[in-house]
Amino acid sequence: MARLVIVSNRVPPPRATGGVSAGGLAVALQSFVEPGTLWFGWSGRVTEKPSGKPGFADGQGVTYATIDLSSEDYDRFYVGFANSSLWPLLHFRLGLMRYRREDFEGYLVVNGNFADALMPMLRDDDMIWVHDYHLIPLALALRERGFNGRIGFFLHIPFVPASVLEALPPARDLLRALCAYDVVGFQTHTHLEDFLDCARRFTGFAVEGQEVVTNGRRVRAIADPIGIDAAGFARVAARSAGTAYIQRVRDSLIGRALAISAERLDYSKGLPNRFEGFARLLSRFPQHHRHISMLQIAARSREDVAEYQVLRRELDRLAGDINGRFSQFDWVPLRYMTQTVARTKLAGLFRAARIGLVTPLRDGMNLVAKEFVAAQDPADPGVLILSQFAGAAEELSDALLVNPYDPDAIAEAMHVALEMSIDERRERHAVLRRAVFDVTAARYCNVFVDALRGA
Ligand code: GDG
Repeated sequence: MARLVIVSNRVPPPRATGGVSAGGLAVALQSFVEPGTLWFGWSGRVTEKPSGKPGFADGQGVTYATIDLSSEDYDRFYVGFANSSLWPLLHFRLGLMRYRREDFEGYLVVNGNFADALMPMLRDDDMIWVHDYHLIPLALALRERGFNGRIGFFLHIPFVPASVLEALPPARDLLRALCAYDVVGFQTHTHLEDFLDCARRFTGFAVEGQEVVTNGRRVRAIADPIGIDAAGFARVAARSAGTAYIQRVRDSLIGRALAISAERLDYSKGLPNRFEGFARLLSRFPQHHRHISMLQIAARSREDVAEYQVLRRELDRLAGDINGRFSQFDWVPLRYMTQTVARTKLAGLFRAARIGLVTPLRDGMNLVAKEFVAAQDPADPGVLILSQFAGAAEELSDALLVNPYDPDAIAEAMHVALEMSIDERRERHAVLRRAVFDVTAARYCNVFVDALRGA
């Protein structure tokens, strides 16, 4: 059988349990990789003069190979093009997009360095699975260096319509780079359709059904929604709910309903709108005063990118404002923390919550929504409030779907959730639970690898 080679910007530490990383990719893939797999990427380290030669680590038969970045690479590739151009653009935030030619140059340089480091490790019949927006040009770089085997790419974040993509000066280069893959995967059908439309408009290649026909290659585009290890997460949540830690949290609530949100502190996640939604719940529906406690976990992320610093200051201010306006001597409505929480604790907190508030302005999928559903006790489940602009909304339409740009809609959904009968909670949860247990992380991996094998 052909060996699987995974390439992603960040490589998880060998045999990590998911307790440290707050990223969705590592969590989904780690349960899938088999002994023999090679996983290659950036070490996370910035060094003065990186050698370009990979360092190796081994965990349960999986080889992890990583290279360092120079500080110029880090600024141009990671902070610059990947996270200041592509991330905002692909989340429909043109106003936040910052483009500089030297950043795009740096992006190409790093992808070339990745290809240089990877080439000597490759065998002809390897199947390479490349992940996410940092590495779009990698297949082209590998082809230029003579690799002719199968290469697939999966985009974890949204793809945008042509009228949005065209704002990026090198849009055409990126689409041509995507056409060097054999399989290109997206989270939803909408993203897939937008990609095919952009390929048609920007590259001049023909599109036949779900394939782009280039000179000498057929690129197959697929929609392959990512999922979680639902059974595993449910088990962890049930166990965690019985621990002293979660009992302390329950005691601190003294019977109040808990509304929970957890994600990286990122402007795509819609935190300010959510805070305003909560404030409107408290001002418009005062009957809930003292009966609800909201817990926002916002794990700090990408702190070298200016926009993230601005967002953090805004949230600090909003959190203070809400608690200043509504607190009583013995009730503080909002608990807000920017530390990362251990995964087992997170699972137990989800299970203890009456409401899961997941309201990104845009999201490729959003695994928190799925984890919240999996963590619930089916006999007394909490209610999921979900943004209609999360990829997960395609599968989880029995959640209370909201437009996250409308804080009143968030407030009204919270009110509905707080008043919802136990029967309706159970019915909605049963449907959501089936969806989450059906489209799992394992299924996601199998679908992608099967498509790549067939290429
Ligand atoms: C990208 C796409 C897509 C969050 N806070 C903590 C913590 N987390 C965990 C969650 C979840 C993961 O991190 C986040 O995954 P998401 O999918 O929600 O979001 P992104 O990080 O933006 O991931 C996204 C995903 O890739 C996969 O394709 O779904 O759309 O943007 O597992 O539970 N984990 C811990 N402490 C925290 O404080 N331990």
